[in-house]
Amino acid sequence: MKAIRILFALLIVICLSGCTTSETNSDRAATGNISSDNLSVSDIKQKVEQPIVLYNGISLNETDRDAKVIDGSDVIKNKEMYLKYEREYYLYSDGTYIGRANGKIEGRGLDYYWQVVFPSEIGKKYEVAISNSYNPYPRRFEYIASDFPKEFDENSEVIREINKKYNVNSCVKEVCRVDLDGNGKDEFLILVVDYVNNFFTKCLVDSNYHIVSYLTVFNEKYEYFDELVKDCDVFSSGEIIDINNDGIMEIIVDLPCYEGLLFKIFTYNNGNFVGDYITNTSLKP
Ligand SMILES: [Ca+2]
Ligand SMILES: [Ca+2]
Repeated sequence: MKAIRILFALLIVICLSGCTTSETNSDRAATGNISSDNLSVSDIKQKVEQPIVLYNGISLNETDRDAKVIDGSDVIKNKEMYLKYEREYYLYSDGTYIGRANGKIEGRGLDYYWQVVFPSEIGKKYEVAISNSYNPYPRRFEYIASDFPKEFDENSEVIREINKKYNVNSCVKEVCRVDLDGNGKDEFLILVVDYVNNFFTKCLVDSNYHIVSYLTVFNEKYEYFDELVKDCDVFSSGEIIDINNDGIMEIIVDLPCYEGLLFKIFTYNNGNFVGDYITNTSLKP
């Protein structure tokens, strides 16, 4: 009798695990929208698990972002994009998960740009929307607004290098400390300003206090420069977030531009940086 009970329990376990696996796989296949031709298992896994990420409603995928989706009429012009982007997302605000909501494609501006909007209450306050369920903030970051590490004081190597390069007299205004690649050593995202010369830069600095990249460089006459610097602070104008579920946190940086929303994505992993060494920005048309 005991043996029969064990056998029965075993059968239930096998059945349950089988059901769960097939459900997960079909879910993934449905969201992945892929053809299996010429693809290895790892290719398929990578394709299927690649999340769709929106930053303030705008796709991080540049090709999709530039695709013609809206043309002023109510007729759906690009069915594939609607199928891909009109879906449920996990929403995040200030690095915290705030809930799920269904996104809808909508036009913005006069040039038929498109974005995804969330008509629900929760959609009014979010910065990042992700199609998949994973932790996009695997490591916490620390924002420092005063008492900076001595490596960023006015006579530090970092500041002297910036001042020499741009012929300015700048100082650090903000520091964000985070271990981007998860190797146990912190990297730094710093905002450096010279109000007299209308200059600011956002730099990525490695754990040995060497500048990896000038992620933003603004240096032109602008009436509301003080306001611009406030708008470009490290906390509110960008994200440090893992956008592809590989455990490495990417840096999304908002750039000052003449109109619309312009941002760039940078990756730093174990000494390897992906992105431009210098990103110049301007508010001129
Ligand atoms: Ca690190
Ligand atoms: Ca990543």
